[in-house]
Amino acid sequence: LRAAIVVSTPDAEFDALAFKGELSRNVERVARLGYDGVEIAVRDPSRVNVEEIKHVVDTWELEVPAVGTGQAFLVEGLSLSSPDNSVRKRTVDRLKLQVEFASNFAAAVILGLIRGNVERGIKREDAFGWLTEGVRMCAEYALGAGLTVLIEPINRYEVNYINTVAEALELIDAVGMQNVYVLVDTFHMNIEERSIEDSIKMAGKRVGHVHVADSNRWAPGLGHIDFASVKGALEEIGYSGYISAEILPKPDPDTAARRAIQTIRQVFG
Ligand code: LER
Ligand code: MN
Repeated sequence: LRAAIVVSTPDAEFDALAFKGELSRNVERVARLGYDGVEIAVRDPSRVNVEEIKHVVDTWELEVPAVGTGQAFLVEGLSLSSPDNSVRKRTVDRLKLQVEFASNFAAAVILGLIRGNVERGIKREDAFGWLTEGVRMCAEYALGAGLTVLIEPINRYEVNYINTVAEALELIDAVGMQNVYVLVDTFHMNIEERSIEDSIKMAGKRVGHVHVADSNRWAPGLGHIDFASVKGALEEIGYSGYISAEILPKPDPDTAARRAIQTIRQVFG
């Protein structure tokens, strides 16, 4: 399987990124470590230099399997589940910009944190309805660009619903479009799923992308997740996409990134 690692553009920073800031230098480091791809986290695509990013990615002959969007939730409060219609509209508008950005690389667009929370005093079914509508609008826009969108179940300490693969599949069914897939992240799954392997098998062909981090969100191999067993489940469902490391920069960014590719190559081939 191909290996990628998440890096952020200078306008997007969050904790679980081995490489933050200065994109060009980081893309070079990623390429030199032997990764096939680089996953890019962007807060606001209108604030990044797309040509420069394309240039540096091409120079190092890397692919961009996916684009992360969660910063806009953390920094600006954008959310597809907001009871405020104007917030939801701004969120969809931002995600359309993300689709346009992603189309430069034929990358998938991740709907992770930006799905948002069931806010205080709001019923889950109402939030879920707004979310379904918003995801559908993004998916339709992505379909026009020949792209897929990825629903990422995220653990309960970061958002208060769509924490499990089962909930992500419920959402995907409600949206009812063929270009919506699940992004499974081993760090979140270790917290939320009864069995990481069974949930991967339940999602089956709907697994569109994989994030790996160990139980402590350090590089795979530095915690207690059984990655050989995860590999077995992915093999069983015929997954052939990217294994993308989304890890803390610990003990330091270079060691983390080096250890991650080592484990990915060793375990996932
Ligand atoms: C995003 O891919 C993710 O996994 C979240 O935990 C971001 O905070
Ligand atoms: Mn993730």
